[in-house]
Amino acid sequence: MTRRFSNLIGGQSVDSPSTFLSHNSSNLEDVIGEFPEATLEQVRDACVAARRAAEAWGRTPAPIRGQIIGSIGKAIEREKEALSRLVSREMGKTLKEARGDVQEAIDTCHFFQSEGRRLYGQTVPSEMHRKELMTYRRPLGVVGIITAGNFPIAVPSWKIIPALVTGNTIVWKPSEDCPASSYAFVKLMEEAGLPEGVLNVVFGGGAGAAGQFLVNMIDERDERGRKRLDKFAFTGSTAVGRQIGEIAGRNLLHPTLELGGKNPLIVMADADLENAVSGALWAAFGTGGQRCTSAGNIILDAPIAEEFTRRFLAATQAITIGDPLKYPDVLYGPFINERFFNSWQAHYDWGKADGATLLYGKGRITRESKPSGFQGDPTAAFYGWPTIWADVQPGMQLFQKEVFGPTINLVRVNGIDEAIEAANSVDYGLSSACYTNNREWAYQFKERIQAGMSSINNSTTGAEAHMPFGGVKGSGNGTRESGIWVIESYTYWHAVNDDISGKLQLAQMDTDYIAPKSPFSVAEIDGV
Ligand code: UN1
Repeated sequence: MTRRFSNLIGGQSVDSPSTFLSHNSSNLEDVIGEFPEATLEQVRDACVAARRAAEAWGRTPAPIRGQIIGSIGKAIEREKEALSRLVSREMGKTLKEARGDVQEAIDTCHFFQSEGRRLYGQTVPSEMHRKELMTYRRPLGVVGIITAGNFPIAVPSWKIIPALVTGNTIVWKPSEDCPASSYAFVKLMEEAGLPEGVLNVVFGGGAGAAGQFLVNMIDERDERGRKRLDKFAFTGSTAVGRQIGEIAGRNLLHPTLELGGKNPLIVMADADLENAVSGALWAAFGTGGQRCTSAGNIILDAPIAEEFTRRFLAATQAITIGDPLKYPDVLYGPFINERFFNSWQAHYDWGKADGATLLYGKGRITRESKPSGFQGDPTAAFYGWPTIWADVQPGMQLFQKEVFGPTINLVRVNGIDEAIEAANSVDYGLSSACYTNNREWAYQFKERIQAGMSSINNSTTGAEAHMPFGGVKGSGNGTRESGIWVIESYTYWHAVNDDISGKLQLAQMDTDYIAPKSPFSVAEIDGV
């Protein structure tokens, strides 16, 4: 019997007239659950429930909100193993990586639990007597959230946890690709004691109608003329991000947009090649390339280009692939689903049209066409060959467009200036990496690379949970998630003047400014 799941609106389980299924990514016959397709009315009801809960939650003392965040962290910690298995089954990443996905949410809870005891404002001296100035962080109100399926626990936690600790209420539309993992996460948050209506969850699949309904709520007002949503946070494609940004712009709402990437990994002539090859292999093929921080272009300094290519090709040929729950040692598993596979496969046409050299890889892994490291039955799911393109140039589509799968381009340059120029010539700027032990080159890279995140002698992936996460150019709108920086996105500054003088004191006018005396000349002392 397939288990049926419900939306969660105002603390109630709410079913929808139509449903969609979530599958095991590694075995499409294994159905994990049946999920509702939330209707427009249900999405609106969720916004109403969140609005109703906003006043009391916003006024709950921040340390108490922080304590609930701490309890969420403990609940996830207790269920870490089971939740990681579910993520691995539903998303298709390895258990080791799924544990990392879950750990990132635990780390986020630990960080923000104590942030509930800070959320500092300032006391500021006034220019007048008997008057005090101070600043407070205030919650924005109701936050709409849409997240992607590749990190079903970590990435939602980057939004939900800081939004909650700062006193906002939420309507979340999780990815249709991993709804069961999201549901489990929600249940652990509920267990921690969140009041009804503080976190509302609406599911939607297929054409993503529920997501579109939620985005459209940015444009809607309630019967009292109030906005339905005060904030929107989205992780996903640049195309959808632009659409959200446009709607948000005309409503004077500042969204958080974490979008695509085409991340460069530079290997300089002096690099430790063994370290660079293992970092590049992980950046390109870890999670089957389905991270927004995965490497897209490996930029090789001419003197090591051939040797690196030889070693990287050999390492790629040795990659193991398969169902990660059956074969725990595989580097990567299947695509999340057919949709991800199809959009990845299209890049083979770009490569041909671009005239790049296909060094390794043959599209979908089948019984007849599989790399030697493949384990199990390739027809149970959608698996892709690790794919390497050589002779790729900055103008090519392959170089410019995000692929989101196990594909990497090799690009040859001469020296650090050309390397940085190539790295900066994509329209994205999320993550980046440079392998070198030359302090000057590392410094040049750090100072001139156009990216929100950079690693020196490490892969493009693996941002830690308390550093600012986000990009420049097409990778977002400049907002940052995680650490202290994300707090700006979920609060506004409230400047308060408290006048106890008992009379009207006018700023800039009724102030005791002291006039300077007649000018003093040093030259007079010197007698010149
Ligand atoms: C993503 O792919 O959207 O830095 C997030 C990393 C992970 C998060 C990736 N900590 O690779």
